[in-house]
Amino acid sequence: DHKFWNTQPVPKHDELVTAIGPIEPSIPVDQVPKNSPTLPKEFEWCEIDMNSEKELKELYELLTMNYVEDDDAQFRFDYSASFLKWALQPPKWRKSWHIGVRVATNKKLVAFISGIPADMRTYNVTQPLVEVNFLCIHKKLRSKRLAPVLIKEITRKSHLEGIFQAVYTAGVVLPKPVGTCRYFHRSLNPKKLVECNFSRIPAKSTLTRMIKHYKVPDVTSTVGLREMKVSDAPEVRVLLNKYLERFDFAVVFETDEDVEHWICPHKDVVWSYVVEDPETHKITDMFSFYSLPSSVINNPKHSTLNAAYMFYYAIDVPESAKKTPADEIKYIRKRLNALIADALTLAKKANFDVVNTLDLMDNSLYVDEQKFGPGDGHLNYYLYNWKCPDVKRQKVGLVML
Ligand code: YNC
Ligand code: MG
Repeated sequence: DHKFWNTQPVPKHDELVTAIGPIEPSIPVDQVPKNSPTLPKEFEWCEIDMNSEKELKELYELLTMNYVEDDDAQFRFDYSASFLKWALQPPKWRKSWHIGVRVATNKKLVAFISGIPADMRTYNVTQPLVEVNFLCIHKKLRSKRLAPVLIKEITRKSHLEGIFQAVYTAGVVLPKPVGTCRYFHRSLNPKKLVECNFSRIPAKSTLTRMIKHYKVPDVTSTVGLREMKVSDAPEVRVLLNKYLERFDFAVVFETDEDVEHWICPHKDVVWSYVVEDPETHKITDMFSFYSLPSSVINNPKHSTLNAAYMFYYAIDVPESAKKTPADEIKYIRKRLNALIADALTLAKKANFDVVNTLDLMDNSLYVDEQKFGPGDGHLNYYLYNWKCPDVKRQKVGLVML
């Protein structure tokens, strides 16, 4: 019955939202409570310093042992320390939004929640907000109503910075999703996926046939494809923002620094490629994926599943391909399939076992052809203190880490 969420500025489960706007008014910063909400007396608040090797390692270990698992507790996300640093320190990041809870006696880190600044557009309204992620409570401290206290604290710290809206995603259903996406998986290493119990050999197939079915070309085929460079950021920003206009619920990259941070390659964290037209030298397309391994729980043979997740991509649709909406989709479908086929080749070369994606953006145009299959997992998108009509999965243009 949502004792906590019923008190928060979010739509009720049965509410039909038709307007766009805040649910409650912003408050003057000097009226925001000065003190953190009270924790049970054995705990204390802290800020995590992501520039401290020691604190980064503490956060990494908390999440590696206690963060999100699949429903059967076979896999648990294992975000790397360098990934966490990247994810939590984008332009204008704030240390006050990296919130931890420690045991007062021995200072052990037992809970965490984070926010990062982002700009996003819901339909025709673009605004700065906070993206909340990495909410985690140690397994031994579950079901003690600590999560609402962490959420209240990140809310207060956001209010202190003059931010009154948030976006977040979760596998669990809360009041009330703006949209829901489904995970899709593309096997690159069927043998290991079968051994990890991630995939099954279909009744009428064999491992040998699966391996053949999922084999990808050794080399990419798109002419002009190359790794993205920092100097591409201004051009990629225009290309990507333009493409994201297709969607109703989308990130907006307001500065070149945002693109340098989020989209440029970052060793062992994010891989990004552009297509440079050999004649005009214009960038016509880009795509990216990031590394998010999962720990394989209690498996005799494997401890880590190397998963790549599709991140942002963009395609410049020439005017000549835009005569009708159907023409435009046809162009995007063809181009996107060529790009994703190359992404699979590059992901295989980078030693990923599987490529994961959601059915958001234009992903439905490539999943079947590129041999992605639907998974069990769903991801719900939520807004805090912001109402807007429901968004179809193909209209979501925000990828959260
Ligand atoms: C969740 N994922 O419904 P009610 S996603 C939000 N997001 O409240 P307790 C959640 N709320 O229903 P536990 C939630 N999961 O009674 C549970 N809740 O109103 C709600 N798992 O609290 C739940 N990470 O402390 C209930 O539950 C209340 O001990 C129960 O802790 C929950 O990062 C959790 O899945 C998830 O570590 C921390 O299970 C724990 O179970 C855990 O008794 C494994 O809490 C890791 C995991 C969640 C990943 C994520 C996004 C979080 C968004 C939080 C909401 C942000 C709102 C915006 C704030 C800024 C506003 C401004 C400006
Ligand atoms: Mg708890």
